Formats: sequence, C-alpha cells, structure tokens
Amino acid sequence: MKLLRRKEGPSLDSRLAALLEAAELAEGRLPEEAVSGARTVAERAGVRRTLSIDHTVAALAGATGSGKSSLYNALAGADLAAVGVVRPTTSAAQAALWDGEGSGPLLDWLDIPQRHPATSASDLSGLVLLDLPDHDSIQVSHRLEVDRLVQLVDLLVWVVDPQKYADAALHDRYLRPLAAHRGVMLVVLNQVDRLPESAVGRCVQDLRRLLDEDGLAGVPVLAVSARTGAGLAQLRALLNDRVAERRSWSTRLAADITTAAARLGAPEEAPAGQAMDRTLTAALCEAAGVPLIVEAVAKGHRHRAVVATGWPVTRWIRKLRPDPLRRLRIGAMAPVGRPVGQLPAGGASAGSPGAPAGSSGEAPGPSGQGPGAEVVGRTSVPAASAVQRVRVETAIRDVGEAAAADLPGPWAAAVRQAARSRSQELADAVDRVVATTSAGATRRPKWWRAVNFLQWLVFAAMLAGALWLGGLFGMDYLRLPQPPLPTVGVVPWPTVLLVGGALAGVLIAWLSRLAAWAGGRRRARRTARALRTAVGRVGDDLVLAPVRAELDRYARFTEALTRARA
Ligand SMILES: Nc1nc2c(ncn2[C@@H]2O[C@H](COP(=O)(O)OP(=O)(O)OP(=O)(O)O)[C@@H](O)[C@H]2O)c(=O)[nH]1
Ligand SMILES: [Mg+2]
Repeated sequence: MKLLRRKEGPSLDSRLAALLEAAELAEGRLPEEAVSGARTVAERAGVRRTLSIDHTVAALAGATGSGKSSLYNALAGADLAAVGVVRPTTSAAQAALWDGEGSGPLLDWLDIPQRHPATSASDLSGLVLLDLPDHDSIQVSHRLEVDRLVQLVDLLVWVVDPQKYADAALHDRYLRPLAAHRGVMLVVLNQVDRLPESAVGRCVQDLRRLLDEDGLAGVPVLAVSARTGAGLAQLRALLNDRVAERRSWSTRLAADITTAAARLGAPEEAPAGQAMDRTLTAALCEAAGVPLIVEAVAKGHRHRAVVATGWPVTRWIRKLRPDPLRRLRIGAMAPVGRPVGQLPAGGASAGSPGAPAGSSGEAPGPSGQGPGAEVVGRTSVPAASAVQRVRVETAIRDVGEAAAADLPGPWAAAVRQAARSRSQELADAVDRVVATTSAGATRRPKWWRAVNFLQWLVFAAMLAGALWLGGLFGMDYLRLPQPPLPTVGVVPWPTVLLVGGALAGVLIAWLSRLAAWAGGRRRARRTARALRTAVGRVGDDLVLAPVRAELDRYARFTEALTRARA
C-alpha cells in the first residue's frame, strides 16, 4: 500500500502543482469559473489524498426506480436501504462498509452520516458503497446531493434499467461531461430479468453504442438483476478488482485534473513575443516634439556660437534674441509647468480631442502652471497635436495587436490591455527623458573661448588704432606738431590697426559662424540619435515591457498546463 502511494504520489503531486500554477497565471485572464474550478479540484484532491486510500468509495448513481437501493442491498447482503414503489424513494445518501475501520474521516468529508457495515462476504474488503438518491429527481435536494457526491467519490457505478438507459438527462448531464473519468466508471444494466433473454444482448449492445458515442468506450457494461441475482457475481468481481487495486482514488483525481486543465484551455505553443517598436518610437518622438528640439539644438548652437565668437561690435544684437533651445526650457531645467497627459491616456483619450496643438508652453515661463500641476523639470515643448496623439495610440494598438496575433481570445485581450496599461505615464516619462537627454546640447565647445579671446584681442587692436587716429585728428585740429608716424609700407600703423582689426574681427566671426553651422548640424544629429534611443527606451519600458510580461505569463501558463495534463 505504501508502495502504491509512493508510486502514485509524485506525478499526481506535480500535476496538481502545475494545475494550481496555471490557475494562478490565468487569474483575471480566463473566465473566473474555469479558474476557480481548477482551484476547487486542486483543493479537493489535496484533501482526498490525506484521507484513507485503503478505502475505495463507489457510488451507485442513476435515475429513480432503476434499482440502486435494491442493488445496494443485494451487494451488502442486507436490507439496509428502503426499496419502494413510491418514487423517488432514497432522499439521502447512505454508505455500506466492508471493513470500514479507518474510513470515518473519509465519510465525514463526504458528509454521509448514515453508515452500515455490510454483511456479505468480505471479498470486497475496503469498499465503501454509496446508495445515492436519483439524479433526475423532481426533488432539487436529491439532484444537488447527487451532483455533490459525483464530484467526490472514487468510483462511479451508473445503474440504468431497460426502459430509461437512453435518457438524455443521464447522457447529456453526466456521462458525456465525465468522459475523462471513464477509467473510474462502470455501467450496470439492472432489471434484465424483465427482458426476454434474447433481448438482453441487444439491449446491452445498444447501451454500449450510446456509451461509445458519449466518449466512454472501454467502460465495462454489466447486465444484472438485483431481484434474481443474475450478473451480481461479475459485478462483485469487478468491484473487487477495483477495490484491491486501490488506485481508483488517484485515477479519479487525475481525471479531475485533466478536465480542469482542459477547461483552462488547450496548451498551445506560446508565440515568440515579437513586439514591433519602430513605429511606436517614431510616433512617440513626433509627439514629444523631437524634430522641433533637434532643429532648436542646431539653431541654439549657432546662436550661442555667435554670442561667444561673433564680432564684438555687433554680437550684442544677437544677445537680444532668445536662445531657441532655452525657449523650449531645455538646458535651463527650471521648474516650468507643462500640463501632463499630452500624449494619449490609455483608452480614455479616444475621441477626446484634448488641448489643441501648441496651445501650451509655446512661450517660456510658467504659462501652464496651475495649482497642483506637476512642475518638476518640464520642458516647454508644445503639446502633442491631436494627429500625433492618434498616431501614438495607433502605434500602441498595433504593438498589442501584433503581439496578440497568435494567442487565444482571452489571452489576446490581456496582451492588448497590457500594451495600453501604462500609456497614462508616457507623456510625463517621455518629456522627462527629452529634458535630460537634450540638456547636454547646450555645452560650449572649448574653441569658442579661444576665438573669443582672439576676437577681443583684435577688437583691442582696432580700438587702439581708432584711439591713435583720434589722437592724431585731435592734434591736427589743435594745430599741434604731428609726431612721427610709423608705417607699414605706405599705410600708417593706426590705420592698419583700425582697418585690419575690423576686417580680422569680421573674418573671424564669419569663419566661426561657418564652423558653428557644421557643429550645430553635428550636434543636432547626435541629439536626434540620443533622443530616439531614450524615447525608444521609454516606449520599451511602458509599452513593450508590459506586453512581454503578459506574453511571458502566457508562456508559463501553457507550460504549466502541459505539465498538468501530462
Ligand atoms: N424486476 C425487477 N425489479 C427491480 C429490480 N431492481 C429493483 N427493482 C424494483 O424497482 C423498484 C425501484 O427500486 P429501487 O431500488 O427503490 O430503485 P432506486 O433506484 O433506489 O430508486 P430511487 O431511490 O427512487 O432513486 C422497486 O420496486 C424494486 O423492487 C430488478 O432487478 N428486477
Ligand atoms: Mg433508492
């Protein structure tokens, strides 16, 4: 016995664990009924295994008047159950025990208070035989009692009679749904004494055909008569075999697991989760104003280059104009309000046009800062337009659709939902990475300082030339004798300094502008790349990662389901 327990244990154990795991993973994805059904099976199995496995609980089930109680009495060798002409007779299940010692907790669990020792020969040692009420009863309580015990017993003995063996109530409600339990089922055609001998074979054959149609091929069918005792010896022998094997309990639990697992779904190969992110990144970049920022990076670079390296005489004019990049509050990182939720907010945003494009944050300053608005490090990049938001929504939907393509219905819905699950956070997260990623775009190249120094040197030379010439002009005006004037060739030095300084200053300014133009483009390209990567990462975190998690959950579910069905 101990050996048997060990032999059955592990595989049942692991299948039960797998069923529970599958149910847990299916929580919220599959119909609650299937999930709780699997849990109930696991729970029930857990309890049954702790109760006596030396006893086999067999239930006589069937329609009213089929002769369950008569058969019960005949097998037990005593009139334990009332056999009546008024239908239905049996209203509560009772048990006959063959060597019932130790079966108490099992019968307590089955909730059967009426227990009688059987008086027939003890060849059925270990059998607990239940006489059930009728399954097709006009009494609801009878049907409920039958349904309850059909779920729990180790062995099902269906008792039919020649009149009602084809009843749809039996085949549709019990036999067909229990096809997985054919290993723990017997069918007894009772009252064969009421048939002419020649008809018995035909009747059994017809019953056999019906059972085959129910998916119960291989289930033993016995023709008996509780009244005459015909066929009872074979029935006893069959019961004796099953009781001696002491395996019906585990076969039944295994069938329960198979059925519960089937209700959770067919274990299919989980599709490789390929989430397409290109379009999503592109849509997010557009909505986050990346092209605008990239353009501003190039322009801002040129702007600052002119301020830093332009001709000192004219560069102040440029200073009066705002820096295009700082206008977007990039690089400045001052707390500026930007209404959150500019990108689509899950399914809720569908159909709501939201703020018109560019309506907020166009100008620097706390324009969008309302009471309670989130104000930490927001950029002033204009809000996403309706078209851009729709594009992001579409891209998110496409990611969900593509990932859900090969999944069964409820799981596909869960994957689609996962794609949308964090879209509320997208606007904020994208804005934050845009602010941090492009913050470095305002760094000044070292050569600007050198050129600036040179500009001031040249400017000083020009100024010196101007002052010198001014001095000479003054002395001439006052008719004072002219001091000696050094020359370069024929051109006097102060003129060389003034004109040369001015020309050199303008030339340096133009050359620097040329270099800044190229530098600006280069910086814009680098920023674009960095922004695309950073925004792509946000899309990955908030859209693709939840999808991958759900696909992974489905993969683990199918894997658990495969183990549960093994
Ligand atoms: N001829 C004949 N009559 C039988 C046989 N078995 C039972 N009967 C009769 O059929 C009637 C119903 O028998 P029960 O044993 O009470 O039937 P049951 O299936 O327990 O019915 P419920 O308790 O109402 O569900 C009784 O009158 C029995 O005498 C049989 O093998 N042959
Ligand atoms: Mg009865």
